[in-house]
Amino acid sequence: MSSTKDFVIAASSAYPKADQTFQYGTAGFRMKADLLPSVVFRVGLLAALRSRFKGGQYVGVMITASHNPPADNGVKLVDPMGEMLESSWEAYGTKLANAASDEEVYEYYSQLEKDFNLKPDVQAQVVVGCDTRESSPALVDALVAAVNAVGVKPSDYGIVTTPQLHYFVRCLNTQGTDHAYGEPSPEGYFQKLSTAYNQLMAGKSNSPVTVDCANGVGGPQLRLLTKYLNDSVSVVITNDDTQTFSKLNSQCGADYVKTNQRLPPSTTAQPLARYASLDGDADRIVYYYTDSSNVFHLLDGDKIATLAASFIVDLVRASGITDFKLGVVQTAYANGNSTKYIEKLGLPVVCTPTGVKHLHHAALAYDCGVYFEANGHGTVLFSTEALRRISVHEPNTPAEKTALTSLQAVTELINQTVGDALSDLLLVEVILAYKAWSPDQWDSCYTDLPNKLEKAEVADRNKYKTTDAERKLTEPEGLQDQIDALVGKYRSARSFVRPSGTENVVRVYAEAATKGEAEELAQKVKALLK
Ligand code: NG1
Ligand code: ZN
Repeated sequence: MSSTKDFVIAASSAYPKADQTFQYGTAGFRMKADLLPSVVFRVGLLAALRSRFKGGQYVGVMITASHNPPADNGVKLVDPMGEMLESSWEAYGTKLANAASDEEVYEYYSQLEKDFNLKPDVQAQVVVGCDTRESSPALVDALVAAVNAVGVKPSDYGIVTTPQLHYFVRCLNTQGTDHAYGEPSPEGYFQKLSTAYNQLMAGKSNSPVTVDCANGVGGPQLRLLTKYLNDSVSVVITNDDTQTFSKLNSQCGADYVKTNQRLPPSTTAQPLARYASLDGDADRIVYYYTDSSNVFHLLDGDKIATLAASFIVDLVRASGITDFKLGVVQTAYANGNSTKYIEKLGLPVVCTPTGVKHLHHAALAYDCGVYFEANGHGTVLFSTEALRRISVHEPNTPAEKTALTSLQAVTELINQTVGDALSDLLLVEVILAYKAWSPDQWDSCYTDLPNKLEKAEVADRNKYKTTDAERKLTEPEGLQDQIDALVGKYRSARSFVRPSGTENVVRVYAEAATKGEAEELAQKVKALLK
C-alpha cells in the first residue's frame, strides 16, 4: 500500500521546480506564471499543514498576481479568520518552495509535521480561489494535486476576488458560532454587503459612478453585486473584458491610475462625475474626477481613509457612544498632507512598514482602526469589544438611534477581513451620499502635496535596509545622509528609499511643494542609487 510519502513524491514529480530561488514576500509568491506550478504545489502542502496546525480550521489559498501584468501570477495563503498568513509561516513556505527535489519536499513536509506535533487524525480543510488569468486554472490544478496527495479534498470557489476568498474562509470557520461572519458563498457575500448598503441608502441617492474594473475579476463580481443593490446609485461598469487575457491591468485599473496619476486612456471623463478603478483582484480601489477645467484629480487610499475615519467618528459621537478610540494607520507612502489632516481632526495616526499585514496588525490596537495604503488597499476594523458595545448601546434620543443604526450597518458593510474594493466602493458611495458631497468637495478636505514614485533597478535590493517604518535607510552606509541633504534643498519635501517586497527593484518616493520639485527630487535621489 502506498504511503503519504509515496503520494507526495509522485504528485510533486509532475511539478518540477525551475532553477530559481523563491521567496514568500509581502504578497505571497508572485512571478511569471510559468515558474509557478511547483511553487503552488508546495504551497498546497503548506496550506494543509497550516490547517492541521489550526486544529482543522479552513485555510485559504488565493491564486492571483493582483495588478501585475497578464503573464504573471501568484499564490498566497489566507489564515482562518480571513487574515494574511502569520509571518512566521512565510519562511516555511519559502523553504518548501526551494526544496531541491521531490524527496526533499516530502522531507520538509514531514519535518514540519513533527516540529508542530501535527496529529494524523486532524483533517485539514483547504479552500481555493483564483483570478481571471489564463494561467490560473492550471495553477489551481497544481494546488488540488498537492492537497489530494495528503488526503484533502479542497473546496474550489473558482474565479473570485481576493477579498471574497478571505470572506469565505472567515465565514466557514465561524459558521454556527456567536460570531458567525456570514454565509460562505458568493450569494452570502453579496447579501451581506447589499443588505447593509440598502439599509444605509434608504431614502438617499447619488449621481452615477463609473467603475473601471481593470479587465479583471472585479468586473463580473461587481456586475453580480449591483443586482442586489437598490437603485440609489447607478454603477456604470467599464473595462470588464475578462475574456481577452492580455487586457488585464493594461492601460487601466487602480495601479495604472495611481502610478500615472491620470485617467485610463479609454475614459472620457465628464467634469465633476465620480470615477473609480479597481485592481486585477479587486482588493484595491482609487477614486478620481476631472474638475471644470478638465484637470485630473486623484482620490487615493489616503483620501478614502480620511473620509471613512471622519464619517465613522461622527457616527460614533452622534450615537452617544463615548470613550471610543478610533485611529488611522498609514505607511510612508501616505501623503504628508493627509497625515496633517488626520492630526487636525484630532485622531491618532501611526505609520507602519508597507504591506497590509503590518497595517492590519496596527489597526487592531483601536476600537476602530482605519487602515489604507495610498494605493487604495485598505479597510476598517472594529474590535470585538467595540462591536459588542455598538450592539448593546442604548440610544437616548431618536437622533442617537438613527446614528447608531447607521453605525451598525457600516460595520456590516465593511469587509473586515481584508481590504476589499467592492466593499470600499459601497462605503465611499454611502458616505458621499450622507454628506451630499461631490468629488471636489471630498477632495477639498486637504490638498495633496505633489509627489512622485519611481523605481530603480539595482544589483541587489537586499543591500537596502530600513528603519523608522521604512522612512529611513540604515544601509548602504551614508546614503540616508545624502538623501537628507537633497531633501533639505526643497520646500515641504520628504523622500525615502526602500526595497520592494514584491518586485526586484528599489522604490524611491518624493514629495515637495510643487510637482516640478517633487519630480526633480525623486530623480536626484534615484541618481544616488546608481
Ligand atoms: P512593494 O512592492 O513592497 O512596494 C507593493 C505596494 C504595497 C502593497 C504591495 C502588495 C506601493 C508603493 N507598494 O509593495 O503598497 O500593496 O505591493 O501588493 O504601492
Ligand atoms: Zn490586488
